[in-house]
Order: sequence, then C-alpha cells, then structure tokens
Amino acid sequence: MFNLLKKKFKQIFSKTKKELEKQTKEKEKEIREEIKEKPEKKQRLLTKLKKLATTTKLREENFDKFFSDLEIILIENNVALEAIAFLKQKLKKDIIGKEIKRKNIEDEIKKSLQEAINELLIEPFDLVSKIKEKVKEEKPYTIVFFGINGGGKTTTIAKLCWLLKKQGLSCVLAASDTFRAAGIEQLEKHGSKLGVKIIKHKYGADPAAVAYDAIAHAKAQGIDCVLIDTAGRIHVKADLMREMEKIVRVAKPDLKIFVGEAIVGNDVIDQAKAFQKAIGIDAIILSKADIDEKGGAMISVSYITNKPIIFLGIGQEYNKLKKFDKKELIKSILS
Ligand SMILES: Nc1nc2c(ncn2[C@@H]2O[C@H](COP(=O)(O)OP(=O)(O)OP(=O)(O)O)[C@@H](O)[C@H]2O)c(=O)[nH]1
Ligand SMILES: [Mg+2]
Repeated sequence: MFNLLKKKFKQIFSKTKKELEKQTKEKEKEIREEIKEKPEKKQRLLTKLKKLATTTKLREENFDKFFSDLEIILIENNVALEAIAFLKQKLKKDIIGKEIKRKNIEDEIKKSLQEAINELLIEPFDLVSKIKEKVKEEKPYTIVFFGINGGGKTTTIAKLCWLLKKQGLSCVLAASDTFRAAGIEQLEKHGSKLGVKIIKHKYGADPAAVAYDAIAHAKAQGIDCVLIDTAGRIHVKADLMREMEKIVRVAKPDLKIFVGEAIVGNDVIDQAKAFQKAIGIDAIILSKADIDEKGGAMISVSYITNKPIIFLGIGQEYNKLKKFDKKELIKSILS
C-alpha cells in the first residue's frame, strides 16, 4: 500500500539532504577564508569547522522549500488542508534550528514527520472491550451506522457482526434502511449467512420504529448487541439528517459510527463533518481501504472530526475488517 507516496517522500527527504550538504560546504568555505583573513581567531574557527563536519542545522528557508514540496505531495494524495496546516506547524517547531548529525538528516526529518502524523491521528479505542464492559452490567450495546449511500454501511455491519460473534457476543441486526427495498433484502441475506436475526418492517416504514423494535427484541432475548443499518442518500441532505436524528433520539445508541469510503478522499471528510455537525459521531470506519492508493482520508479524517478511526474495511468478505492501527499506517507510508 502507498508505494507511490513512500517513493515521493523519499525523494523530498534526499532533496533536502542535498541542499543541506550544499549549504554546509558553502559555510565551510566561508570559515576557511575567514581563517586566512583573521589568523588570530583560528582556534575558534577550527572548532566551528570540526562541528560542521558532523552536524548541520535546518534553517527556515530550508524548511520552507522542504515543506512546499511536501505540501504538494500531501494535497495530491487527498490530505485535507487543515491537516496539512497542523503538520506544517508541528514540523516547523520540531525541525527548524535543530542540530542534526549530517549522516542522519533523512532519518531525522522522517522521524519528525512520523511523529507529526502520529499526533494528527486519534488513538482508536477497542470496540470489543467496550461492548464486553457494558454488557456485563446491561444489555444490549447499541450501535447506529450512518454514511452516504454506497459507503459500505451494510457490508461493514455484516463484517462487524461476524467479528463480534467470534468474540462470543450475540447480535441482532435492525433493517432501518427502509428507503430501499433492496436494502432490507441485502441485510436479510447477511443475517441468514451469519445466523443472526434481523428485525425489519416494510419498505418505507419508520426507521426509528425498526430500531426500537430491535432493541426491545435484544432486551427480551438477552442479546448483547444491536447493530442498526440506516439508509444513505447520494448527498448529505437535510431529510437524511432528520431521519438519522430521529433514529438516534429513539434508539439512544451507545455508539454512532460514521462509515465512509477511503477512496473518495476529501469528500469523505466533508461527509464526516456534515454528520458530525448534525448528529455527532463517536467513531469512524473507512471502507474500501483495500483499493485506496492515496491514504489522505485516513490521515486527515480523525483530525478534522476529532474522532478515531476504529476499523478499516479491506475487502468484501466477512473477515475483511481490520482494527485500525496508527503505527501500521505510518509505517506503510513512511518506512
Ligand atoms: N473492496 C471493498 N468493497 C467494499 C468494502 N466495503 C463495502 N464494499 C462494497 O461496496 C459496495 C457498497 O457497500 P454497501 O455495504 O452496500 O454500502 P451501503 O453504505 O450500505 O450503501 P446504501 O445501502 O446504498 O446506503 C458493495 O458492493 C460492497 O461489497 C471494502 O472494504 N472493500
Ligand atoms: Mg446499505
């Protein structure tokens, strides 16, 4: 994953290294000339020269050149502008004026960038432990999933249900996408494959009522989790938000998860922001990470919403839901 990005990063690190080497050579020349002109200062200047042989310092102008190259790469790879501004400010503080061993220039810059991205990403929580913790006291643990259409909600619910079952947690699925008849059928197919019950009403019914019934069923049967599937629309629209608000009001979920496609880059960030504003989100799942080559959405969405990415969808099969790992992402773009 992200091989192109990795290659581009390498190029700018080595460009900055070359520039610093050039700058050091010029400085050395200046000092040698000064020694000739002011022999009385020779000792002090020789010490300076010795230091220069092993260390260098990044000046503001080096940083600006480096960052303008970096900025282009980040924009090309769908990293949101707010996230780029954060990285700039963080890196600037970290590397300008820092004394670096000449042989370590590339590693030092890379390390600073890794640290900056690490700070940008919010640490994910462990969903399974969270659920287990609650159901010890009270069942069910209710999760609502939302996002625009085709974003991967229904598939993600099926994958998560598979994962929870493997962890010994029982589930019921709520077909609160009553907007599309095929949406109910799609969830039913998953339900029968997974061997879990789905609660459904008719096409066009009130999605909040479906969610309510699913929760009542879980309470009555002692089921651990209720996973509520919702409808998407082509765009984020007011009627969709009203529908989601009502589901949230009625279901009082423990968790509201935004599901979006990693591949649409900045669009997914705008969608997440819209849902965040209208109903509040607690966590993010990015689907289709298996076909995302840019990584920008992964880098910026949690910074922009201040909520963690907890899973990545990495394929269509049930076992293709992967816990999001900050270190692994950073490694895959910057190792
Ligand atoms: N490659 C890949 N495809 C995925 C992934 N997640 C979902 N898909 C595919 O994306 C398409 C849309 O997924 P759905 O789960 O139906 O999306 P949705 O958000 O429920 O869509 P609506 O019900 O229309 O709002 C399906 O063909 C899925 O198989 C993923 O992680 N990787
Ligand atoms: Mg769906």
